Amino acid sequence: MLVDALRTVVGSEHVLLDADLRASHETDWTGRFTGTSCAVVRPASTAEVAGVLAACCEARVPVVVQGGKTGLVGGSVPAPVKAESAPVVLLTTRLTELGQVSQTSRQVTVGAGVTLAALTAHARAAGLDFGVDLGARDSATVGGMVATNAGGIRVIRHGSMREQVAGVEAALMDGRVISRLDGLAKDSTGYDIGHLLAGSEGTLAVITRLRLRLVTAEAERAVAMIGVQDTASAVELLAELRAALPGLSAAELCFGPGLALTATNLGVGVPLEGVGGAYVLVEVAGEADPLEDLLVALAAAEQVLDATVASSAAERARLWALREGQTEAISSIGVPLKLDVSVPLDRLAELVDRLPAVVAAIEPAAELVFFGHLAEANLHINVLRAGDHVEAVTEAVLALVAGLRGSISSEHGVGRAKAAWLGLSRSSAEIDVMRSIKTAFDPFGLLNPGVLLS
Ligand code: FAD
Ligand code: 2HG
Ligand code: ZN
Repeated sequence: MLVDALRTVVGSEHVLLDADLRASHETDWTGRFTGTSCAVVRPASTAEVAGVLAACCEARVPVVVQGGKTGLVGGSVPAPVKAESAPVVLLTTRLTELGQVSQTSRQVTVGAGVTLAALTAHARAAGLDFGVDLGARDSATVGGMVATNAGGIRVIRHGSMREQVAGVEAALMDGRVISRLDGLAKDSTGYDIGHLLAGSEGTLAVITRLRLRLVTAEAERAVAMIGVQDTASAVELLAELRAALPGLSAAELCFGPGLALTATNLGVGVPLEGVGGAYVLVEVAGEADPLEDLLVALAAAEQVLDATVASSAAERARLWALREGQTEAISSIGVPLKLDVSVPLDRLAELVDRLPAVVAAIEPAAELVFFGHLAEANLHINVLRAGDHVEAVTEAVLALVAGLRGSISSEHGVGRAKAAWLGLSRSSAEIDVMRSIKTAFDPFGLLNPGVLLS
């Protein structure tokens, strides 16, 4: 019987069968996606992950892979299925190995269940840093971040998760393990399976360990919130600041409603209230204090209507909280429909301008809150009170994005939330190839069924 096999692999205390113990693993961070599992299993090593997968494969029981459960597209929780076809949830949070940082290669090997915060602290303790950062840093795991090809607030400087991957170890559904953790700087021996797993959303294999690149630590930072006329001005400002500030490490786009909601949620004031139609939070990083360079660049940029420049670490944190706190502030007033999209940078203003009418045409009572990562033209569209029109709003917004030659998922992945709309961003030839790859890794279709490929 499967439960006995799982207990043999991980020990009885790590096979959770009680509904109460399973419950928190069956509903996602947003509260929008909820389903049923038959068991939650917590392996602590690569061999145990492989053993769990082999047992499930043998029993033909599906497996949902779960890391920190901060994903925003419903990919790490089970679907609402009948009890007899409920999957096992495989939890990776006990895979917490933190290897020694190599100063020569500037790489480190870590377990897939290590949180971003733990990895960053580990890299900093060795005098280096990790290139990706995002608001869910205390819970998001590096395995989940590679699986979704997470982006975050420093993509402008260091790229997304895929770019940080120097090697991957992963367990296949049949229990075999593939491992390339030597961190070779050059390797042209055919298909790069590790990079293929970046963005695979747990549909191909379970990532167990990662060899990750580290970056130079830049201790000095300057942060400003800038009021500009509108989104088009924000895009123009970005071009000016990129040219003037080689150390530009973040450029985030905010709007009045999101800032006001977040300020209320945090109990702080709104900086630059009413100054413009859009706001840009910029951060410049360097080994020497970049504040003077930032002030000179802001004084020279004609798009700047007004700006608040942080003069202390506490002020920097307050400005960042107004940007990073938007996700929690939105969740504090309801369960949002989240649509994470990107368009070519020169179409971003058009997207922002057309969005409200597209949503209002379907549900006039819906509340729209959006913000995003300016340099990647990545807009996080949150729709509250969409009522019974969640599907219609999704359809209309994603069609608008596709019409602007954009992507229906910029950095959160496709998950269950957007699997039905994958054809808006990928051709049928691409989807055919993706299905063939899925079959090659997982011939019985047991890993994260319904995620990415509907
Ligand atoms: P989970 O949610 O557990 O899983 C996500 C997906 O990865 C699922 O499909 C799961 O099956 C799969 N998976 C997890 N672990 C593995 C593994 N070891 N092997 C194979 N597949 C696996 N995302 C961004 O890109 N940028 C942001 O700025 C950002 N900010 C956020 C802020 C907040 C407040 C929150 C709540 C989320 C934010 N996110 C952001 C989304 C989220 O943090 C990322 O998607 C993150 O990468 C998910 O990591 P996780 O460990 O929580 O994965
Ligand atoms: C962010 O950039 C995250 O803060 C979350 O990607 C986005 O809540 C969202 O829509
Ligand atoms: Zn984001």
